[in-house]
Amino acid sequence: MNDIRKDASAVEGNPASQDLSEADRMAAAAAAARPMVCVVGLGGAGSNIVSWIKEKGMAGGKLVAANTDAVHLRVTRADRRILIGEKLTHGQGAGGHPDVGEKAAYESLQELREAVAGSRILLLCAGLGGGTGTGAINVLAKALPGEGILKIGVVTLPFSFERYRYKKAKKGLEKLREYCDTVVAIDNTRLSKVAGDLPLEQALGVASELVGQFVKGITETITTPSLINIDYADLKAIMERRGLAAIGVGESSGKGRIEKAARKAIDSRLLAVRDPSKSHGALLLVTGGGDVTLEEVEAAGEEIMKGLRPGVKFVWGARIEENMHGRVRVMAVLTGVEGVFLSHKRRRVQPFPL
Ligand SMILES: Nc1nc2c(ncn2[C@@H]2O[C@H](COP(=O)(O)OP(=O)(O)OP(=O)(O)O)[C@@H](O)[C@H]2O)c(=O)[nH]1
Ligand SMILES: [Mg+2]
Repeated sequence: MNDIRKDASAVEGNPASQDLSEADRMAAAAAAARPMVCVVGLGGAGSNIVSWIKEKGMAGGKLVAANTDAVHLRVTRADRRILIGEKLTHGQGAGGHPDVGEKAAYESLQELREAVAGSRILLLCAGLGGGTGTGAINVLAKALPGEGILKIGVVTLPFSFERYRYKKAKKGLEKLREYCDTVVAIDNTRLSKVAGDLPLEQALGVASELVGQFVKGITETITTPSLINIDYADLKAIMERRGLAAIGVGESSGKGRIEKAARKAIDSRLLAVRDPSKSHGALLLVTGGGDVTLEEVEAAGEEIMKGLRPGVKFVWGARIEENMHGRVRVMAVLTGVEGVFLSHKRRRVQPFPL
């Protein structure tokens, strides 16, 4: 701020320079007002999500990947890669043990802290049910200060055929809800129902892409000028201490595309929740090509609001992506929901209406 004032006084009497210095001042103020967003992927799934985002390119925000698995980390793409718990695991992974993932994160906590320093919004990503991601995400969420930092967990829950991982995922999720402001949980089983009957590798790819799209979308809507921006205060109002959140995604094109996409987003919620109408808040992200209109964004908002109680907190953002021409994508996040995933194991794997 001092530097900006100095610049302004140095060019007094020169209108052209004054304009320029005002533009500079605005740019500096806008940059300072934009919170730094950091995305941290932990374990194999978390690292794959970060790699997906890095490959697509993300405007604004920092991408960090941390893993105990040196071989996997080597092929991970990120702005910063951290091999955690090297002394403990010798770069060989946590073998499905969250307590090993936890210890590994403590061993490298200083480095993890440094990597995220200065961020005001943290998006912590992992696939729950394994060792590294489940253990390390909790250590990081717990160790970082709560004041002035919004901590959002974005996690996947195991596929139904990974039954042996449910217990670990359940424990991990329960802890994470305490340490994060909001945990957006995606049940891989429901996701695979939406995506169709895919071989495992492709199903994992779909899961990574979906989480990646959400994380990239939210980061860019905050950090770069968008059709409709989301700011720190907006996100805080929806996400601060909200517990569990469910997300739904819908994409459509042609006539009535926005209504169709919004309905799909509502109907294909990727986490079974007890009563969506009782959510505390909703966040809507609309992405479209240059042809998307503000009226469409508004229509999507109205469609989502239909199912919620009046007066519920609602925040929306919209972005243009040139490769989306003719199509629209709606992502709806309901915060403060009660999940049935963990308490009703059987129901969790049932098909759900689309
Ligand atoms: N979205 C997504 N989910 C994945 C992927 N790979 C695995 N998962 C899910 O995440 C869970 C945890 O797997 P990993 O992330 O590989 O485990 P990890 O955290 O590396 O743990 P360890 O390998 O035991 O150290 C699995 O049970 C899957 O449900 C992926 O590429 N993308
Ligand atoms: Mg692993």
